[in-house]
Amino acid sequence: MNALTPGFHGKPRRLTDRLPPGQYPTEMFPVLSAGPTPRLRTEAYTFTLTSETGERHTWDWDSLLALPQEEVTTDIHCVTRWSKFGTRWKGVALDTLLEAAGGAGPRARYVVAESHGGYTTNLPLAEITGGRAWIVHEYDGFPVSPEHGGPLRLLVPRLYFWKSAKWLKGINLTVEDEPGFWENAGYHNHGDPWREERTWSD
Ligand SMILES: Nc1nc2c(c(=O)[nH]1)N[C@H]1C(S)=C(S)[C@@H](COP(=O)(O)O)O[C@H]1N2
Ligand SMILES: [Mo]
Repeated sequence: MNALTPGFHGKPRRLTDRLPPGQYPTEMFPVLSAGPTPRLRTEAYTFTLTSETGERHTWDWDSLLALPQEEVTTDIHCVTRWSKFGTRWKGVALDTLLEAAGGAGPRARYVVAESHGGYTTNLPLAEITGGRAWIVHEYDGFPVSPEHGGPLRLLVPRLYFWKSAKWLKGINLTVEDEPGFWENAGYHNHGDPWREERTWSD
């Protein structure tokens, strides 16, 4: 039987299972930016990982591309309620970057992702390790467009998409949790879409 009208037997189990509460699926890829889109040239691009003791590891564009690359296909969920299934990205796992930098120190428990333009967002270190986060430079087989955070953005698909900082300048490991741009403006500090952690009151 492959002539079923979509919806006739209810929503396909697979789709429902993939959609966090309060979200709707979309084919579109909306752009959500709190400020102007910076135009950043890869020739001048650097990404810096700063340890909780202030030690800095900086990669230029070529050395980022020389690191082991991973292809990631994942669903993404925006707090404004759209979800997009099966987005395809390519980049470097945060695990790889941390390893190259000699690992996180014992006191590091959080990170702050920092963007060109001043946007910041905070995450527990545990949310960006163990194959949960990447810095990505390709979307759907092409360089990430400036509107979507190119040339380099963070991808943390298990949390609401505001945690996936665009135009990523660096990631700072921290001992204390330091709420970022939206977290200071009333968004939830953690932002798990499956728990509907949208705002501080959730
Ligand atoms: N630097 C920066 N990163 C950002 C944002 C931003 O305004 N500036 N918006 C966040 C929000 S709220 C969302 S939903 C996603 C949107 O990514 P998109 O524009 O590629 O859909 O980026 C996140 N990362
Ligand atoms: Mo968002």
